[in-house]
Amino acid sequence: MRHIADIRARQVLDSRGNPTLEVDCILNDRTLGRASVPSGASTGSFEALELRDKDESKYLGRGVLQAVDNVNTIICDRLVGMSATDQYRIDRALLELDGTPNKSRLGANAVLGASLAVCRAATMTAELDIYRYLGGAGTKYLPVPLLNIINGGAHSSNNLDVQEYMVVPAGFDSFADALQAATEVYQHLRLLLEDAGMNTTIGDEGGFAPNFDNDEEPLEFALRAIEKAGYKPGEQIYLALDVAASEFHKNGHYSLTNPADRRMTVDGLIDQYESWINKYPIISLEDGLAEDDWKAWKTLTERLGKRVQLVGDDLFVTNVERLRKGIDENVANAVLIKPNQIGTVSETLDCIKVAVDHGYRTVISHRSGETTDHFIADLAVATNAGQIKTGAPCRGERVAKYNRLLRIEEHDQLGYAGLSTLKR
Ligand code: 2PG
Ligand code: MG
Repeated sequence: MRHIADIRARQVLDSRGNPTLEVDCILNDRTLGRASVPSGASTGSFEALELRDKDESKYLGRGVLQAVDNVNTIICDRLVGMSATDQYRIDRALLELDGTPNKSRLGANAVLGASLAVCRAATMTAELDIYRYLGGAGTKYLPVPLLNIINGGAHSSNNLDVQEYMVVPAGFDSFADALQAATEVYQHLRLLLEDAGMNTTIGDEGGFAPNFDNDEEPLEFALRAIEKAGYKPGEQIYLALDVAASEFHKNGHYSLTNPADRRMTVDGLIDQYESWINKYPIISLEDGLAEDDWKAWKTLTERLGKRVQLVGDDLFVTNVERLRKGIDENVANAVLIKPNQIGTVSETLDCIKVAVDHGYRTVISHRSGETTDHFIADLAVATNAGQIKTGAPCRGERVAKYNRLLRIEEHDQLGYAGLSTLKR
């Protein structure tokens, strides 16, 4: 039995130039499992706590040295000697050590870093890839990627209220073909924007981030890019949105800015989504309403839930209790899965299980602040999630996940989830 000999954390940088944790788990056979922790910008208020030092003289207060110290002392002391392959026991120990409902004592970043590093060390000593280790023989297919080709909201400094405009290449036979098609669309979009005299610098997730005349115009551009690339919209390639509506829900109102400053009612917002769904091949809508606006979410689900996938991100925060509430109240029909919203590998797997048991779809997701760690690519394959969103096909930390999926497909010749997990 391989046991944990040491756990070491350090402060490294994420894709936005902010500090984050990298954690090494060393086993008694000298196996080294290394993992790093991502970080959000449009963070839901019900997420587990990301511990930051708040020392303004260092990294503008964003340092994570306290979290590093928590791993190197409290967490290391507890986990040394434990079996690395016992992920649920490890994570249970981490939960007990922290003892708070939102991991505010040790920090969810410290806890997740340790949980992931142990998981990776265990897979290495078992000589298995993470997706096989977690998924076993039940691993069926590669996920459909949701690629964020236009960035707005908290991920850019442009004027879009909507945070993410994504292309979804579901109508292909393999992941490699799907990724190629989406990447060609991305490159054609660049040319279209250039032709229109628009800026082609990119946002936090690698998508283009110019100003637009209104929040609908990017859909028009995305559609044209699909056609220019020679693909069939609504058959081979679909569109998806992450509105991240909690970001513009202030004092009980939805306050939008593009094309003009205005307040929108819940019905007005849903009408707008409906008109977009009528005009464009939109297959998935994430966080169309705010994280605690349950009543409005119910209306949204009643009105659009049969037509499109409605994904709860800030609403569910990968938290089994919040997801169960959604299931009980018939709210949304899919859940976004971000390991760092909840803080351990086991709780992430538990949340996926609850979703699957109740017919909710699962979309495994990156954060806007990322590293080249590609754990979520393996997680998506292991759990047969069917969908992964991990940014544009651009920037090292985004393509690290897509490239990992290419390697898995080459190695294992798994199927491609395609439309099977998206069609309603
Ligand atoms: C989201 C995520 C990832 P962030 O809202 O879905 O795209 O953004 O990591 O900033 O919360
Ligand atoms: Mg989101």
